[in-house]
Amino acid sequence: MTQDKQSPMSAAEVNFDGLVGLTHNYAGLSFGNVASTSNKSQAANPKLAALQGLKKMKALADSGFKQGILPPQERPCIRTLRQLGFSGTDAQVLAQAAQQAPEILTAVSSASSMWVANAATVSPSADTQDRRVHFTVANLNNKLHRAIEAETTGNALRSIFPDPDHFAHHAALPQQAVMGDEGAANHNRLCQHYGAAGVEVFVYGRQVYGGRAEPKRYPARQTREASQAIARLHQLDPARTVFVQQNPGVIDQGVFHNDVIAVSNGPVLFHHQEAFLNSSAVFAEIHAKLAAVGGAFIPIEVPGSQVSVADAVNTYLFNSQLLTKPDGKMLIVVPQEAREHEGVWRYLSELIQHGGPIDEVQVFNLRESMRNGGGPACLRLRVVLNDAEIQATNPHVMMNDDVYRTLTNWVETHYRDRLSESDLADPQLLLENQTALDELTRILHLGSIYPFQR
Ligand code: SUG
Repeated sequence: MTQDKQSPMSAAEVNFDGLVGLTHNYAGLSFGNVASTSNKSQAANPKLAALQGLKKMKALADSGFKQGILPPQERPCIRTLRQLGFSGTDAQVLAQAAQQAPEILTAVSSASSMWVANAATVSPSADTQDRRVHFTVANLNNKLHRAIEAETTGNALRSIFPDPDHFAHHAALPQQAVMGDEGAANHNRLCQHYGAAGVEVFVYGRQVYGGRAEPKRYPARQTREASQAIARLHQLDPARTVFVQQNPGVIDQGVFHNDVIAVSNGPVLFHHQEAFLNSSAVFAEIHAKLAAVGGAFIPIEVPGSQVSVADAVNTYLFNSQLLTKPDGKMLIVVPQEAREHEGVWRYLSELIQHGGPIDEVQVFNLRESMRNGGGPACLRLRVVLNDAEIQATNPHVMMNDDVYRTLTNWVETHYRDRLSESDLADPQLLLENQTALDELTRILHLGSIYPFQR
């Protein structure tokens, strides 16, 4: 279990994984995300995708890591289609959208909420002034199919973390490009122990006001202005907060979120040499700010000569999970693609043998999600919780043998094993979604979080 022993307050990191939704498909919706655009229009297997995700959650729970579940969303999102002027019965709304605006129908049908690293930014209570855990829902402003996630994400988070004495929930930032925010995928926390005060590192793609460096080819989804707003909302101490710009050159090579090129855990920042702008100044700042709270900083930098940016994007080496084991050493969780790449696997094999903090690797087949650009780290939202906060969390969303069995049966019952873009207008698919999600809210004790339930 990822438990602190020596920290002032005992706390654990809980990984909440997004359950893949029933409409998982390949629509090529994410310009700048190489996997998404290159797999456009292939047939997907939603059932397999959901089972692959559940297997990862169960395996990590079985290894003693605290593992939670976040629900998928109602798709196609009829509410958005009605907002856009389609009317009549739900079936008529779908038929009109399919005929008049097929691109809109694919956008409102994406199962993209599975990538919960983009659901919200989370600051543990050890970092915040009012000693509550703060959540800001991501507005995901850069992509229509993702921007519509925010409302239901907020409902789900408030349902899972209901107690205002422990949890502070902030709505998504204004839906406008200046405030583009992609959540925890662009946020790292460095600390000596989970329960100790940490240094929160916000990684942005561009600075709207007064910034200079910007990517030329692909969009920078996160702005410095949004990151700063979240730091204010979360009542973070500027003495323990760092803002760093992502290297625009790597965004242009397909690093659409920082978690495609860097991952942190405890004092470790595992990252590619080209991940950040002005790395040395920023690392000196992190080092000094961590030292001020008694922590050491352990950057593990992967040189381009060993792993190129293109290899990082293709294998998702850095979209890994770093998990602290009871002996204090770390496990790295990587996707199958990293195992299959000779150079990347050689690097990983050396990494776990050379006596550093990471001494074990586990490989998971997450192919269905990976083909949309979503690796192990995209599928999880980290929430550091102390004992009282864990007690205040909805216990029914925690993975165990029973929940795994129930959810596996639920997937087997409700999910299709083949889905293409042309299926999205099928009114039966919408009904299948609503029936399954209604049942899921009962299994996970979530209450009425979906538009069709309200
Ligand atoms: O936002 N893909 C997601 C992948 C998100 C990965 N998350 C992190 N890196 N944390 C995105 O680009 C593709 C959907 C499609 O094309 O059908 C998509 O939305």
